Amino acid sequence: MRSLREFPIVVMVLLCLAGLSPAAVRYCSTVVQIENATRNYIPGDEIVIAAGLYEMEAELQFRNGAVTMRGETGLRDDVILQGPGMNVDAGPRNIIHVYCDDVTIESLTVSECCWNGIQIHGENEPDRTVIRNVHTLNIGERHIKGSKGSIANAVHDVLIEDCLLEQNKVNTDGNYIGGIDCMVLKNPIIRNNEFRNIQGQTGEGRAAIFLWQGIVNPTVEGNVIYDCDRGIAMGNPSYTNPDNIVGGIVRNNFVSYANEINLELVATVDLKVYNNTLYGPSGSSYTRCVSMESFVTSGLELKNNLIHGDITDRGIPFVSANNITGTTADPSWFVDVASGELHLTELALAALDAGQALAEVPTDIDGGPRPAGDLPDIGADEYGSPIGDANYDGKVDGLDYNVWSLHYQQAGHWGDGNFNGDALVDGLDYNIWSLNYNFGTAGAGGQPVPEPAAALLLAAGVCAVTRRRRSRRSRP
Ligand SMILES: [Ca+2]
Ligand SMILES: [Ca+2]
Ligand SMILES: [Ca+2]
Ligand SMILES: [Ca+2]
Repeated sequence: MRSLREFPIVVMVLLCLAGLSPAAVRYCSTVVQIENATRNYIPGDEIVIAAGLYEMEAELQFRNGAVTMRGETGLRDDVILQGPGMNVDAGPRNIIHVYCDDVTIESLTVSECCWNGIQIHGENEPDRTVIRNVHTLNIGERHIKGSKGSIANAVHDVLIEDCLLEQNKVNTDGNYIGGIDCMVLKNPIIRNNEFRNIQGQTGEGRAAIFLWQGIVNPTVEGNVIYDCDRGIAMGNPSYTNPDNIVGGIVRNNFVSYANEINLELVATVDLKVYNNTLYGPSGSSYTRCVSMESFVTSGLELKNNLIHGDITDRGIPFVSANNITGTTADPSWFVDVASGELHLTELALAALDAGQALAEVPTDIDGGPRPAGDLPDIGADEYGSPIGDANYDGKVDGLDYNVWSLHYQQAGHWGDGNFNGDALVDGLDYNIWSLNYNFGTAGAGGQPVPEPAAALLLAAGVCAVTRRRRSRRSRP
């Protein structure tokens, strides 16, 4: 009988014979280690990168199968994979290539290269790429590229979420530049990302989110796009086959200050565009806030969209319901139009409870439930949802409490902690906040509101209310 000590060796031998090895964590703190780990990893491995700035010397290529590459700290700006510059025509011109299934890239920054930040090679049919909590900065062509393989063999289940794609320097190499540009995807999800200032040399860059050619059942939701040349493009006039965009939904997105078009819809089949807020200031961004092209388009529905600007439909038929267009949406309806902060204020009366109930939109851009009140609001934000979220981050936590306490006993708006719409930030608002405490946080469902603070503040709030009533009564 074999001893127990021999057992692990036997397992290892069997795994090796079967072509399998146990997954390993490959810890990297130098460029060479990152390159070697990417080249030599075994399916199931994790590549963990220490905080630091890494000046890349070669393009990273994932070819071996399932792997996760992530920054060690979880903070995406702690690990920076940096090329020679977005305007420098020198290698590495791309930072990361994905050729195989099940690659996850998480919690790191990809920056400063003249072609693509991350390329998903559709010609190799790599399924289930996940790009999460990644910052892409100053990328010369596409921040995330999905190149075209065969439409019959689409890339399945790409997920891009919680990323920041931005540009903070001028591109000097024309307008061939954009955010996410992908083809031949089936069931892609692009959600809760932020895009800032992705612009070509003369303001004619591609969209922040650009899907076309063989896109089936896309979900584009909860994204904030600000000051990019184009916002969301579902298709492009250069490709008008009926397999361009088939099915899918675009919901709960904020898009503002696009130079040309906030939302472009070309040759889509059965696409739903629900509850988006699109703000086009004067210029072509206003007159083409939504721009449609191609009579291949069919089954297009626009509902509950809050649009400051026009829909240029070019005679293309579409179902329209409960949209607000033109100049009806006043800047005062929004928290801060100039910075792309398009959450509603209490002044957006014509948008509040003016939408129609849609089963496809059970939440808003903050993850708050819809409807709040009797009916859904028009646009991506449901005003007052989630309850108690003063800073609009979708979580009800101590940060909102801080906002409330800073404005305690002052006049204020929702963003000041006045959650019940009366004249004052006070204990009643604290009660509302505390009832929804932990919504959207990791502690949801478990953590009670901190008791001592709650008790003290409740007492303070009640006392304050009582005092005010008394003082009112005591007035002559
Ligand atoms: Ca409502
Ligand atoms: Ca909301
Ligand atoms: Ca919050
Ligand atoms: Ca109040």
